[in-house]
Amino acid sequence: TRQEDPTLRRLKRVVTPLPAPKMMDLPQFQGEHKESLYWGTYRPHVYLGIRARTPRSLISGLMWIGIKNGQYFLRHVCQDSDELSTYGWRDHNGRDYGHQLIVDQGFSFITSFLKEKKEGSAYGGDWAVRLDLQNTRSDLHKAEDGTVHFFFYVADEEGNTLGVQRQKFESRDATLLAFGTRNDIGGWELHLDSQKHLDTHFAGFKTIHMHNLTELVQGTLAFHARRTGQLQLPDTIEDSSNVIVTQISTTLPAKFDIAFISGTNMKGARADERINGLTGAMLSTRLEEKQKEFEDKYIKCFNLKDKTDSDPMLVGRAAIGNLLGGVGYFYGQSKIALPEGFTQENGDKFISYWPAALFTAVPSRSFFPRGFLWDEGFHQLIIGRWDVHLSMDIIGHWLDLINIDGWIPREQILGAEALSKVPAEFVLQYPTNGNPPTLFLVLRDLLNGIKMRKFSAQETKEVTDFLNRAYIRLNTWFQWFNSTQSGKDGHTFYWHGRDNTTTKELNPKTLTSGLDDYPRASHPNDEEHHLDLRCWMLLAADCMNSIAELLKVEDSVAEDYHRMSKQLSDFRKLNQIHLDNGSGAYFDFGLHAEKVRLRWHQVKSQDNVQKELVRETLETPQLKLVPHLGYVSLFPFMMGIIPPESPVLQKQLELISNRSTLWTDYGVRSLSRTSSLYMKRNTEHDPPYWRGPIWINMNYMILSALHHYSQEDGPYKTTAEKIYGDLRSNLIRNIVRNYYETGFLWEQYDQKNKGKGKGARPFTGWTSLVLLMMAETYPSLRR
Ligand code: 6A9
Repeated sequence: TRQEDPTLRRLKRVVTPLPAPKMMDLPQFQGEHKESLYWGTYRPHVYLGIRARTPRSLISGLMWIGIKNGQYFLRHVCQDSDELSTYGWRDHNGRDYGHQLIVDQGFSFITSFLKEKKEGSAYGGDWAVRLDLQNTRSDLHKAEDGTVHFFFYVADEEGNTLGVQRQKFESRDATLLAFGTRNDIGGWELHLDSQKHLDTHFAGFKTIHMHNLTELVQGTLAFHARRTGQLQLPDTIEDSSNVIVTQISTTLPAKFDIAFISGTNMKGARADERINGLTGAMLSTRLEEKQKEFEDKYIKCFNLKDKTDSDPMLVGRAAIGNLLGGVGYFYGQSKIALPEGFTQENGDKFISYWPAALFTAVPSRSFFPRGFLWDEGFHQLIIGRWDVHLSMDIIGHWLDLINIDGWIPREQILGAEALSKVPAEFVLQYPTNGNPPTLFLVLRDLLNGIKMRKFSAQETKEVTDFLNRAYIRLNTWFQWFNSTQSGKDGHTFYWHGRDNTTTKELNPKTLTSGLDDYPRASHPNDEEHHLDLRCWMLLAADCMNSIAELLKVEDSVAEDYHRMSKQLSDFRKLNQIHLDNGSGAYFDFGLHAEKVRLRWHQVKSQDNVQKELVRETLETPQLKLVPHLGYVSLFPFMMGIIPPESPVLQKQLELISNRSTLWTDYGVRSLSRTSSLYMKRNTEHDPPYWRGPIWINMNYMILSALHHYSQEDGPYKTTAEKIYGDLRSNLIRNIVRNYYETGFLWEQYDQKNKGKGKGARPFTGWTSLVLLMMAETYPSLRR
């Protein structure tokens, strides 16, 4: 690799942070705010895991042994294959309190989390975990003697040596399990307290591979069991152990508390007092208070009094609980793909992004326990209403990931633990790939919050400061889209990077749009115009224009935003490019052939013959509107661009409410039944994803627009109102029913098959928007 190589220079830019003041350096994110968010359940990929918001933290977590068909399995990382009946936070305030229900085969338990700062605590305070175990079946664990085994570990990512001392002090009931010292919090201790006798054992390990803890404990248990016949940790520790695992074995029912206290090496540490406060009766009282507080805030915040009956209420609560309980802190470096044909001297095909922290919600704790850019905008619509400071902290982290070119990697795989959950082919991020700028939906909410005086004076100041600092970052982000995703004609856009050489895909995917296999022009080229991107650009331009107004920016860039938001919302122009007068629907434009199909072909490679699915195009592709009716068609409607009095609006309402196109009893389909690619596989291995099933983020946007048009005067007001009511109750009913039947919220819902949940579960990312549907809270549409 030579210095002067222009490709190399471009690459260096890709991994260069935007040289602007960091969001997270804002005063509002320092001091008490930062300390109050130090410890938390920030390891969403494990059933219960606690860490601090620091790159190399003391981490802790829970494992237990589950039995299936007479075989033992160690539960730790959230895995679909564990087949738990349910798990997830029922309550969680995103800060210092949570209540999770876990139901395994034959028994269930509650994990409660509580954090507090008391006199004597070090930075970030102390915390406690309570485990409350119940029998759910009488034949439980008959294979054995009815004993259940739990494992609670602490591990120091900095590698500091930990001590283990199973000693009961005279002055207190709790047992000291482990202790250590760190720079951030000084001395710390972990204590166990229970009314009932618990059988405890331990093991200590020295390792830096935190993503292998399951294997470590499993291996040790198996090894020891072979030698002694006992399912027990060996009560030994390796030299300089930085991981201590405590095994807690008991019969059901049982209840025990684990208390973590910091600053124990300081004068006036009041350790006994703090342990007592975080265990037993005192902990019970605190948890009850916190639960009440959560309930009250939940009802008030989402306006739920008299809104819905009790079943949906509980589901809404589980939705926000798990969304907040699923917020994670990640630290590491994204891997950025090198251009075709390039490799580093060491053979790597990637270059590393700068080491960065991300505080973010996650779409799914088992399948996708990491940050996704466009998912996050939807998550923040909910979190922003719950706790605006928490939300700004999360958005701030995301905006600090922007590089000098204005790009933000779409999927954030930071650190070894996150990496261990991702198949190799999905790891690399491409600096040419975008993803919808949904964060503008939230920013617009913040702006409106200021305009409508929803915030206190202090909050107004903080939100304004936040937007002020964000402005340059958002501006660069916007310019990235505006320059790299623009189309041939003025003010047109398309998602760049679709594969126009593939012969295997029925319709080349558009992962960047977030709608993956949603059908677009069959033959990608630079003459495409993507309707959804055009609408996202309008949202972004409009929002930038409003921020510029609020901040009183009056330069030429601000004028550009003003002009651009006018141009992109120009109804006539939109219709010229995207409206199909025949059907009254909006479509993408591009080089397209409807007559395509996948056929088996024989391919000879050297000495063997293989069969392969290959695409055949049976007509000459032409530049035209791409007649696939579905979510993309509804974007102008979702964004409120269509004037309320226009017959075009009537047409959209017809398409939405028509059963032979988009309407089902469970929500609006992603793709119309009339589309030639409806429910078609894209390749041999790619089943239909955005080609029929019901997705909740888009349904929420559709519902928002229906709500909007049911408020605006016009000839279609009552029609909009009727459809709004029907769609809202269909969505809520189906999501709630599925939750009660399966124990989970799902990634998608089947448009047939009784609206059954499909894909990843639990999916408490944007499916949690069901709560805002119950609350009838929608993002303000422009206009
Ligand atoms: C696969 C496989 C254990 C796909 O919710 C996250 C994203 C959305 O942003 C996108 O719009 N999901 C949607 O079409 C999931 C993407 C998962 C990609 C990585 C790894 C792991 O299997």
